[in-house]
Amino acid sequence: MPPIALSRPATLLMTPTSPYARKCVIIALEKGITLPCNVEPPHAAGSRVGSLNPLVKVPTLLLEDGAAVYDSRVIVEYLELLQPEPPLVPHDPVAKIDALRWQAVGDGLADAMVLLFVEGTRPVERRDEAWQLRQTQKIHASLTLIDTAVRPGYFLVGSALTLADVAVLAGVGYVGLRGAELLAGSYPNLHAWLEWLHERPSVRDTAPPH
Ligand SMILES: N[C@@H](CCC(=O)N[C@@H](CS)C(=O)NCC(=O)O)C(=O)O
Repeated sequence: MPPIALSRPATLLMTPTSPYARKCVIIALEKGITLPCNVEPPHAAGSRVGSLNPLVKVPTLLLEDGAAVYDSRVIVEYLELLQPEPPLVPHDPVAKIDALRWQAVGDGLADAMVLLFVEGTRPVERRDEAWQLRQTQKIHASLTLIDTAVRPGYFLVGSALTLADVAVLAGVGYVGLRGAELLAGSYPNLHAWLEWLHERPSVRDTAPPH
């Protein structure tokens, strides 16, 4: 694997529905980093993702020197290194762990929704109901936790937007895209909080296509 040197981002290989890519794009927008995006589904014919990332996943960040950075958690840290202001990953060590833990919740919520969605695409007789139930429980437990922690006008960690808010809103947004029925009629604080966050152009302009 070629070593990483600090080089400008050339292209973010992504898909518009990927919550992990959305997280990176929002962070770049909030930092004022120019981040050209190219829609490049990893398994599409001609996609460069597989030759750059052995995991064959988006987002993959291609740098000007030809090196690649992945996964989204590493891309976030890379963007933070390139443009430290405003800090989206808190400097204070305790606040940083708090924000990273929220990132784990947001990303994990998206992971569970991806697994549930993929399972639902199999023929009915090949679906594993116990597995689907476990993913659904993870999704509801995460949404319940988030609903108890948020309210409009407040960020999850400290007094400004951080990775915590971005990762959580991206994960919840993906549940809205693939499993809207899981969100409907519940989680009132979460819905109000998302509406408030959607006032920000970075959040509004990256909403997944419906
Ligand atoms: N942990 C990874 C997850 C990335 C991921 O699962 N991306 C999906 C799209 S949302 C993907 O590329 N899937 C293709 C595959 O798994 O082959 C990250 O944070 O970047």
